[in-house]
Amino acid sequence: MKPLPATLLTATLTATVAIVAPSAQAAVIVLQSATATYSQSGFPVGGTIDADSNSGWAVDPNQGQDQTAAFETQADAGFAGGSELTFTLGTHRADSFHNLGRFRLSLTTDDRSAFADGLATSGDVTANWIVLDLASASSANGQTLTEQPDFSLLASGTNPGIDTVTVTALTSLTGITGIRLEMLTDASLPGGGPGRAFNGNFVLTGLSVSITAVPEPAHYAAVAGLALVGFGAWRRCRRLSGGRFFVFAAGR
Ligand SMILES: [Ca+2]
Ligand SMILES: [Ca+2]
Repeated sequence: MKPLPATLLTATLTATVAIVAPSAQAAVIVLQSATATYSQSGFPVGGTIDADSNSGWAVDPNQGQDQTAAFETQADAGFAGGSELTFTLGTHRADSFHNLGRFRLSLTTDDRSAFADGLATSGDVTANWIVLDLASASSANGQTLTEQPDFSLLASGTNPGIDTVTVTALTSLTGITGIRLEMLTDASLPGGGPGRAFNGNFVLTGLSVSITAVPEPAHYAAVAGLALVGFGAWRRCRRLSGGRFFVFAAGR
């Protein structure tokens, strides 16, 4: 391959570094007190936030009905100027095809004593939840993810053996104390869902969340020069428009 001219190479590197910089500052939001309406025997909801990529949350034999998990954040989360949250949801059991069928994410700022009692079954998942309107979604292994009118995400198409689904959302909330994951039924899913296994089950082996401050266009201009003002404006546009879904991501 012919080497790039030095000037072009410099320009490319500058732009790359500047755009990547915000995610380099991404902070992990540590989750705790995993709680669920129901956990299958041997598959407690706490398996979603442990260090074991094979353990996870499943709901057999209570498929065909909605199931909810709630988690506390270990520390209050959210930047004053707005935040971008990235959720990574892994279904990594090699024997499985137990991907998520339909789910929805929410946030709360309620006191941690008011929700998430840590019970894997019949736990307290009730709080003042604010449903997240996702900005993007992607499947590492080719599932089609489609946003629904209620802001849930419905998977269809390829059902890979394992997958990692990554979704992002913008929020102006600060003091975020908890996260809710609703697993929702849908007529298009096997057994009505909420998972994509033959019997409607799923196994969520990992849930992680990271956060970055939403940068202002002026910040980009100062850091990276005028060429990136457009990028900053795009970010701002995403934040202000709020109610739109920007990326349909089958296998991207
Ligand atoms: Ca796990
Ligand atoms: Ca609690």
